[in-house]
Amino acid sequence: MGVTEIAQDLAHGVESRVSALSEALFDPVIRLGVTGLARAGKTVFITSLVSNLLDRARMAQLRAAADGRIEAVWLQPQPDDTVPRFDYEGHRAALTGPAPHWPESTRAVSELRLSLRLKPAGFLGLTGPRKVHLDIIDYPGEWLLDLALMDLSYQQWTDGVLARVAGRDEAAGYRAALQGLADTGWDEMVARRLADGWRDVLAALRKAGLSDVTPGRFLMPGELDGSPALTFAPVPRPEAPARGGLWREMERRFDAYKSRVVRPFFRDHFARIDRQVVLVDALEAIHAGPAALEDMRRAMAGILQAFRPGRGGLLAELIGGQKVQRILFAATRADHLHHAQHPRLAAILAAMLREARDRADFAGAQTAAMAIASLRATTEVDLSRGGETIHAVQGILQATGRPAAMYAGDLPVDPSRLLAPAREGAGAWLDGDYGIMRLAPAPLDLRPGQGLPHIRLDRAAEFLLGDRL
Ligand SMILES: Nc1nc2c(ncn2[C@@H]2O[C@H](COP(=O)(O)OP(=O)(O)OP(=O)(O)O)[C@@H](O)[C@H]2O)c(=O)[nH]1
Ligand SMILES: [Mg+2]
Repeated sequence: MGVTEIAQDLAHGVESRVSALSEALFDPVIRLGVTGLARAGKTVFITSLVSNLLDRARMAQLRAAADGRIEAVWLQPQPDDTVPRFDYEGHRAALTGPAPHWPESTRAVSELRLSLRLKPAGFLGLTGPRKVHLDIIDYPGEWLLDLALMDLSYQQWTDGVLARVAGRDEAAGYRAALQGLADTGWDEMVARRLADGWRDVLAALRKAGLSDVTPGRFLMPGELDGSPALTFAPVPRPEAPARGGLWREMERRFDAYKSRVVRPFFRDHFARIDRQVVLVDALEAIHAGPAALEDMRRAMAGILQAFRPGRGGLLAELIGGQKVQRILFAATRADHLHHAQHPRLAAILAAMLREARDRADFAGAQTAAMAIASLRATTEVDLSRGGETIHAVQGILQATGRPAAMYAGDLPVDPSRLLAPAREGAGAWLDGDYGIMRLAPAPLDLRPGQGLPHIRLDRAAEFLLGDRL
């Protein structure tokens, strides 16, 4: 089963979707997907976006808000009954309480609907107020990496991923477990052990800052944790796989993973998205070193595959012309840098994605790259050191709960100063160190009408939604 079949699936799905569409005929719906690798900042982004759409005093760059065209915004029950609701209230309470803390990590898809009432669009004002629904969908970027799996057989996938971890210590234990494996009758315990072993490999790679290894659901299982479709692992093909043996069953489960897990996600969620934010914690990768930055580049390229016309585009054609129209790549946690460095961070992100973007040609989708902070946790300070002024930031350290000034390092103006050594497999940065520390959210004193403090979230919203408001 490949991408074409997903597309057929979608064609059959059209009928059932027509009724959903006609219900919304008068009220247009914008479906905004928010994704990124684990800890990229999806939950904080959505919480802050919703907060700042509800209370728009900090949204000067969102034109509809600045022009007063947004009359009212409210939360609504979402249209999809089977998708968990994004816990906006809980996440916001975590960030704004007396002891502010970051929201818990999330492991599955969730969704939230906001409705906006807008001033009439026609310049004579004849049309009356309009309503627009904004459905925001939070899903792990790891799941997009699985699209690449759809065109692979179990054997091809196995050969690919094992080659990718061939030289890595993280996989030594798993390689040992593969030795002396017999292709005799199926044993659930053996399968479980191998699946757990492979998950440990992925977790260890992830800890080392690497994420470009599948299956994407192993670390982000959602509600499927422990199910047979997630109990498989790469096992090299024996000469003549036995019927009912280990290898054949692994192959069957791999196919089940594709048809029962990957395919429904693309059909039910991904294919219906028309605006997309991809959040990237580039600062953290730079801090972790060249190997992590190169891996992040590869993972982002993998994620972008999902938006390619030959793939996303084919899907899009069959669901009635709906396709991702705008994609924003946002480098998060820009509040760790003085604003003078923000353009450099955005340039690094843009350069990192350029090759993938050139290759992908998003078939008319507009793309942009920005440096943002969904929740600003710092203030800027100038430090003088040896007669020199250093533009730094100040925030509360997560570890100690105490305020500290920090300077993340001087990002190069030319992104290739980082990207070239990363690609060439350098062990460390030549030009210096890039430090980044975990900051706690700062206690807030919100005035009526104000959403959470941010950096450039209003610009991000303008790019993503502005033309529809
Ligand atoms: N300083 C700062 N830190 C942020 C910001 N956004 C996210 N972070 C940090 O990044 C961490 C992860 O943010 P989340 O929004 O939970 O990320 P996520 O992508 O939802 O993570 P998972 O649900 O685990 O996949 C937070 O706990 C913060 O430490 C921001 O705007 N500023
Ligand atoms: Mg989350």
